[in-house]
Amino acid sequence: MAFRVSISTFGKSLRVRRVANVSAPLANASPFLRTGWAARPPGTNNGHGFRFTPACFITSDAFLSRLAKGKAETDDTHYHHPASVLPDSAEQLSLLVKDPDQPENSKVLRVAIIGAPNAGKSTLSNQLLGRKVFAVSKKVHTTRARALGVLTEDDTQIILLDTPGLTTPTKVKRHQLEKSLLEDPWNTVKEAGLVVVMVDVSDKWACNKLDFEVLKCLTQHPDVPAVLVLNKVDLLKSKSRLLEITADLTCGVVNGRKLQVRRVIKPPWAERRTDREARTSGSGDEEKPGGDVADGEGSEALSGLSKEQLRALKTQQGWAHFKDVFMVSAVDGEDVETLKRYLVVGAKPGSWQYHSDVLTDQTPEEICTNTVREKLLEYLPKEVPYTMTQAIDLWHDRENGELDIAVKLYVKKESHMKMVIGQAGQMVARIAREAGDDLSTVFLREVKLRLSVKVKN
Ligand SMILES: Nc1nc2c(ncn2[C@@H]2O[C@H](COP(=O)(O)OP(=O)(O)O)[C@@H](O)[C@H]2O)c(=O)[nH]1
Ligand SMILES: [Mg+2]
Repeated sequence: MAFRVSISTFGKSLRVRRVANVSAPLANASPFLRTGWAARPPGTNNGHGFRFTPACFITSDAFLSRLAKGKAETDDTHYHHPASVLPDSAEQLSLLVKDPDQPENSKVLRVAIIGAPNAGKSTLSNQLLGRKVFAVSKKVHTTRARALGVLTEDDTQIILLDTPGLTTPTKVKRHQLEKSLLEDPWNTVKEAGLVVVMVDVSDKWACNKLDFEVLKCLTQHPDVPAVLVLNKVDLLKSKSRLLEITADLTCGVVNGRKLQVRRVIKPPWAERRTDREARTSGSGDEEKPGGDVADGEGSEALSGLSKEQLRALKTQQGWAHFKDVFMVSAVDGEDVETLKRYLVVGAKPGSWQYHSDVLTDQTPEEICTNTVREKLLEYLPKEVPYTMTQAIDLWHDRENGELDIAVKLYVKKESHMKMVIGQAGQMVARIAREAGDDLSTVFLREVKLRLSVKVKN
């Protein structure tokens, strides 16, 4: 069984239908049907000049008409190999400042990806770029500084601004985070041509209400167009929930048009379970949205919004000015392709900002440190990686093309050292192997990564 989401029109009704056959033809679908969730095999042409992918999105007529003209057609013959990162810092730096290889009719779009920690922002950026340049993990605050990724295709350059999750002064203090985490996302949005707001639909807290920090950001920059990306749809058992989530997070309005979503009337037992879930959830790493208005002065000072505006935002559930809504699984390349086409179509005439060989503005060393940190976060209890530091001892580009890297990991306690090393050194060996493999795909060469651990108070 699969679900197909169909929109007759934003003004009239929004329906969810259960379709028995995942490859059911779309011929009898409403002319306003945007795309079918698994309605067709990936990449199947619908006969109108553009392809359906399994991603499900609700979008504007203007965008669709541009798509229908063929601009955004997926064409496998124009596959671009993603750029890579030069393993030599100086070379990478000179590439970053190299004059862009400006084509005629160049187009550009700066995209700020914002959202609560763990929404999948870095996963989406990596998938869009075609290489894993940003660290990803289940633990919050994996991304600690903003960085950009550059996607260059034909005459279009998309600059992706991956941000740390929007956070508050209280959380920065609590988690001993860098102060820059507070300012970076705000500045990033200011510089963007499009804001992508990511929401994890598998997170019960995030689904009911937009993150307070996100709302503040959007309110402060109302002139920057924003789209909503509902992520991790693969984890949502009841796909019909997506429509309710969309209605909540958009205040029922998308691109100036009213949505009408009929809520599913739940049987009493289902309601009871939802109550129970709400009471018992919310432990561990989660950061609940909305709870930090008492953060007061910090928030106000940073956002430039008045106390009254902040108070009003606290009760605001969604943002009524999203241009479009996408429902994707960022881990799925096909889903993300749809979003990528959308960004390419949305790029405006303008000069490229980077040479087409640039993939990211991170230094090779930063990528290495972040990759190792990602594995530490993945495999160790959070207090260990949160209190660890790293130092690169050796960085050697061999004549045979291999890259030799040695990293020293400094832990705070003897007990942490034992955990990092693991039984018979298995943990540290695994982290080195997996981080080395990831780095090989970024630097496009064999990477030999060695890790050693030391206690340093
Ligand atoms: N199942 C599933 N997991 C996802 C998806 N997108 C991201 N994740 C996972 O969610 C976690 C947080 O992702 P990350 O990109 O680091 O989130 P960020 O903090 O917003 O940058 C990681 O464990 C990802 O593998 C998705 O579409 N489906
Ligand atoms: Mg991230």
